[in-house]
Amino acid sequence: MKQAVNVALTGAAGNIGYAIAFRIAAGHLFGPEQPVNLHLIEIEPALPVLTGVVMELRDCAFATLHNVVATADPSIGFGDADYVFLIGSRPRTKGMERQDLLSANGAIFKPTGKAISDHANPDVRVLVVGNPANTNALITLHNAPNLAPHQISSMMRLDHNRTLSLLAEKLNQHPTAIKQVTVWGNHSTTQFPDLQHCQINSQDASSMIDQSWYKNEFIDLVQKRGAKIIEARGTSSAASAASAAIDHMRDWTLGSAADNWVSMGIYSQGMYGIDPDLMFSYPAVCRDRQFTVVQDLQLNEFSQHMIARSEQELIKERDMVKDLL
Ligand code: NAX
Repeated sequence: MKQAVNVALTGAAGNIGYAIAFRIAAGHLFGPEQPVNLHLIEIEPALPVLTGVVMELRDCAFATLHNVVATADPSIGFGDADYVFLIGSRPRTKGMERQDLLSANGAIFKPTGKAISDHANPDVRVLVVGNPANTNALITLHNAPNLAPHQISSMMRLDHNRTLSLLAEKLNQHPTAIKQVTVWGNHSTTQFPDLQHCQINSQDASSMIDQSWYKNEFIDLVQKRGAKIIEARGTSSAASAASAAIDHMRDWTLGSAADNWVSMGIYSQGMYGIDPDLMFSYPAVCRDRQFTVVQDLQLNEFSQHMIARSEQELIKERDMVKDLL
């Protein structure tokens, strides 16, 4: 067996934490040959619940799980971490404005950035899941002097996977038949699921997709899928979010499919004319723990308009947290 890698996750006793910890421990992130040490990070009041999660993890007797650490101390939790999932965040409560939510989460992600910078493996990879994920990732990066932009990403993979699944359902296909879709922008209702370059069974899909349905129904369906799940379950997506986080980190580490791309929140340095210094979702390919934005896709007027809308929202979010950057 190889040497164990250290995987840290915040919000480990929450809904997504509970779903993802077992899948990572079972080897679904790096495969059956790669042992993992889990560093489970929570706030003090959630530590008793976390103790129960640790007992359950041990009781699974997973072949790939080595050590488990449960802690509220970031220096221990992020200590020598090779991979970090930032899931824990303040949920939006009744009467809370977006500005309040951004500030409350900023207060979490600013010290988190510093702690990762101070204590993690210098070559760590960090995935931000906790909402507002893109702006939380920007705050983390700005407060982590030892972290380079290629080491951090925000999660858009759930939106990407939803695009695949909802299109597949409509066209009576399997999601794996669908390639080259992108969800651009923010993980919010301004996100833009783009089918302009979509291929189905290796064929250009434009003649298979009713443009009026796409513009008037499909985009909305993807943007509001999370709300539909809350309506049905009474709580937000957890297993699908955990699965998307694993997809994201696995592809980033082991490489994405050769004939396809994925959607990832990436630090903008002006690619596709997007304002620099935003975490923006782009189409990307991954190899050897690096991602590269897919270059030179032609974007029609409709796509440009939708992408600009999401960009404007992210600029506003950044303005609201400028004192944390
Ligand atoms: P829960 O409220 O069930 O769990 C959050 C956990 O985080 C709690 O156990 C809490 O104690 C912990 N926590 C809070 N502050 C912390 C800190 N400073 N350090 C460590 N732990 C801390 O939420 P859950 O359903 O698990 O969702 C977690 C986050 O993911 C939310 O912000 C949610 O909005 C976001 N999501 C993001 C998605 C994405 O695609 N980017 C999709 C799914 C999900 O909605």
